[in-house]
Amino acid sequence: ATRYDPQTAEEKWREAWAKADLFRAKSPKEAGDAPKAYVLEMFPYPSGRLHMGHVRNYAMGDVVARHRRAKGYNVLHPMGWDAFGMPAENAAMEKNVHPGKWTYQNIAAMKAQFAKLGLSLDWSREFATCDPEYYGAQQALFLKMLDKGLVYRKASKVNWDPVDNTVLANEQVIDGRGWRSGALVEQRELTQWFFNITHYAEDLLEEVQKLERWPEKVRTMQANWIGRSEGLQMQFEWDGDAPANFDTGIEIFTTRPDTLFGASFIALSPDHPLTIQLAETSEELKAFRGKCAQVGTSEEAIEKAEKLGFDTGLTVKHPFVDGKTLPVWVANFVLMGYGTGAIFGCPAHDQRDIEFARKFGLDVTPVVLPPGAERASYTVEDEAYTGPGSIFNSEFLDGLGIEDAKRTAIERIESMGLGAGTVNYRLRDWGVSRQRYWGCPIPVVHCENCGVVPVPESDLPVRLPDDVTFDQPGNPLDRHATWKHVDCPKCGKPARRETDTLDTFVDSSWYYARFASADDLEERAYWLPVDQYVGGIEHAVLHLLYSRFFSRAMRDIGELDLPSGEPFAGLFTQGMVTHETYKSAAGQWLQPSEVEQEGDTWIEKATGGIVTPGPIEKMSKSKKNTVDPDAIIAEFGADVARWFVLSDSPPERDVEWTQAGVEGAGRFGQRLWSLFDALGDLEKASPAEDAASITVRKASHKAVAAIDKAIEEFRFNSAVASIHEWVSVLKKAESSDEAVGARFEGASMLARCLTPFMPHLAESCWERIGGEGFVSAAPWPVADKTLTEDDAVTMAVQVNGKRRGEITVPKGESNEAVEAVAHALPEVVSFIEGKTVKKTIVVPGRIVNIVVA
Ligand code: ANZ
Ligand code: ZN
Repeated sequence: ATRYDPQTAEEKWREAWAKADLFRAKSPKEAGDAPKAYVLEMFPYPSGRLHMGHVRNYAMGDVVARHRRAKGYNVLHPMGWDAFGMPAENAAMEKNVHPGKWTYQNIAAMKAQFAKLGLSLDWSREFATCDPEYYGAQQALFLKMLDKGLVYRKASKVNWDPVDNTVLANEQVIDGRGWRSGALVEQRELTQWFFNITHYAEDLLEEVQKLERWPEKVRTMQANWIGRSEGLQMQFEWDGDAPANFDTGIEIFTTRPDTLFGASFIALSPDHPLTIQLAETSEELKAFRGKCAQVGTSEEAIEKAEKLGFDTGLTVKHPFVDGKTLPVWVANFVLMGYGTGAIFGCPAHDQRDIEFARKFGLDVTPVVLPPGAERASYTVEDEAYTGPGSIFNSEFLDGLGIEDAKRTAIERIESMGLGAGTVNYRLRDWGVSRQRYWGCPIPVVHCENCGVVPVPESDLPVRLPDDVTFDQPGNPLDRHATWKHVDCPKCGKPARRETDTLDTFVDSSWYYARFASADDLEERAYWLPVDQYVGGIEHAVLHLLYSRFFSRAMRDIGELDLPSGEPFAGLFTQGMVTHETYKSAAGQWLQPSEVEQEGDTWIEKATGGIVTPGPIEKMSKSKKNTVDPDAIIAEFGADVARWFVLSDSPPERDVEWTQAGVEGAGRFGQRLWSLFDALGDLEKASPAEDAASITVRKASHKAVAAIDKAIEEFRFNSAVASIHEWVSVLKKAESSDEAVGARFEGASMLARCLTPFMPHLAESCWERIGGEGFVSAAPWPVADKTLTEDDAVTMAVQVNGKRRGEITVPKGESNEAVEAVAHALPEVVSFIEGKTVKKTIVVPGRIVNIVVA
């Protein structure tokens, strides 16, 4: 017997695979009749090191890719790098290294790590999104979209850091302060670029419901993000003189027209055109607007901010109640970007409104009566009631349920000519301007004569300049001495390049199409949609929504022949890799390897100090509970790492890393090898027909069917469990001489079923039993139906309706024969002895009921 040495074997196989170019996707022509399968994992950000989460993600995708390949599909399984972004600029600032150099070094380091995992990747299609060819193609897409009206510019609020004098992304605002400077963030208005994602709102919502091979949870998250709401857009007419330019009144949007009788004020956004107009003649209002601007621009920041209000002194008429008027306020919680930027407040049934009303002494009239509440005594104090109920205090709406009341109120407003029912989406257009260096330059020029002028296609890519500095905050492109000074492509006069770059989410919104083909639309059409996409749940909304937008936009500018517009037919979101955490008495995180258990307590090995075990958490550097894949691969081999992350938990759940588990996986690898190693010394034989052989054969064929199904259904842990069972059967059979042929057959099937999980070991095993070529290129084994189907059935036996035992009989046995076996069952005999059997009912394959008197 020999030991399997992963260190030498793994390298040998990887080199052989590469030499044979085994994993290159075939062109549609080469593929012939083979169906295609596009398997894709979310491509990594080149941070510099692989972590265990990557290993799990890519191992899962590789199982699918290898399985499909074995089943005769023409598989595309590509890899690349999501390479633009802030960390490279941070490295430039902190370590004084060029973002490009830092990024490409990281890519090289990670690619070497990737190579060791034995993934069946087609590297011929590799690219990084920071390659000028890639971002140049992206610029061409941008210009086509601009042409189609899918990209536009508008003034919009940004988070402004007044100390660093720079725009911040929402993620860079922490508790209202700039992450770097710590300064209180302000809102500023800048002209920014937007993708018109709302153009597809309805379609994005409708189609996401139809993605049956997406997790329900992700579909729901997308639907909520798009946030369709039906409501009413209506005018409140002035009570008294109308301010200039607003003759017809104030237009509001509401989703609760059923609560109109509870309205007690109107609130305008600080950025509403009327507010801005009134501020021109009111210093006080001007100052108020300034105050409102001193919070971040995220919805969350605004939601959390203290309620601020300003009474304009204007009033409007209630549409239903003669003589009733409502005051018009400006309120900081009303956003300009949603609905009409104005609302009616109904404090009893909206939490923001009640806080506002209590602070400023406005009326609170409940109009929805909760089930079981007393009409006469019901009041609302500080907490709005937003649940179900029946309408009251509301004249013609009284007694109606909420939905009926909404409909009735909308009809009434429509008949009065004051408004109409509308649909509103929470989804906002996607602001993509970033005042950063390490991103895709927006390919336009600003000319005083001609306005925004696209860079001619022949001048693409607009390349990033290399000579930039990071010694001060702000955008290096903007302060570069020469880069932005160009002649207008239209009139030739001196003009200015756009210095904003694109949000890095743009780069990852179409890379799947680029993998399919750089420019051949037929190849793109052949490969898309991605059949199986695998990645983290953290991308449930933005990345997946932006990608769904981009595939539609590319379709509509003629860059993608994809009628459904859906880029990912199947999506799987994998769980994380977790590990124990420990904290020293001094409150420092310790690596699990630095502690040991002594009785009921844990101590720090180095100091003997008492250690507190923390929760089992996602591996992270800050908690010191990471495990370096390189170290694991060096000790156990890549197959063991792959096996472990796939084995213990369902793929959608977290898997806990344990030393014992990895060691167990290592031992199992050796056990597998020993099976093949033992056979390798024997003469090859065909399976025999004796009982021992049949038992082995049945186990093998059943295992093949089970593993096949488990992989199809993304239950890799079940597949692993089946392999364990199967190996036990094959091991047991080693003691019988008769079963050699069945063992050979089983081993040949096992090597092929093992390939998606432990591809290197599978090759060595295949080679040891004289398999032909690479097992990585071998077809999936076919399970013989006559061996997978059980030929015996187990049936329950009842006496007078009570279960007394069970019998196992051959399938298709006659009723008389089944009756005879049931009557002879010892547990039954004691109940029927000395009695008269009146009749026996046999339900074939299920149950025997004996009726005695
Ligand atoms: C009156 C009302 C009464 C409302 C009530 C709610 C409860 P969703 O469902 O998310 O679409 N609203 C409308 N435009 C707004 C804006 N620009 N900024 C802040 N709030 C705005 O939210 C719609 C509700 O949010 C609308 O319905 C409106 O308040 C408010 F008992 O109108 B409601
Ligand atoms: Zn010009």
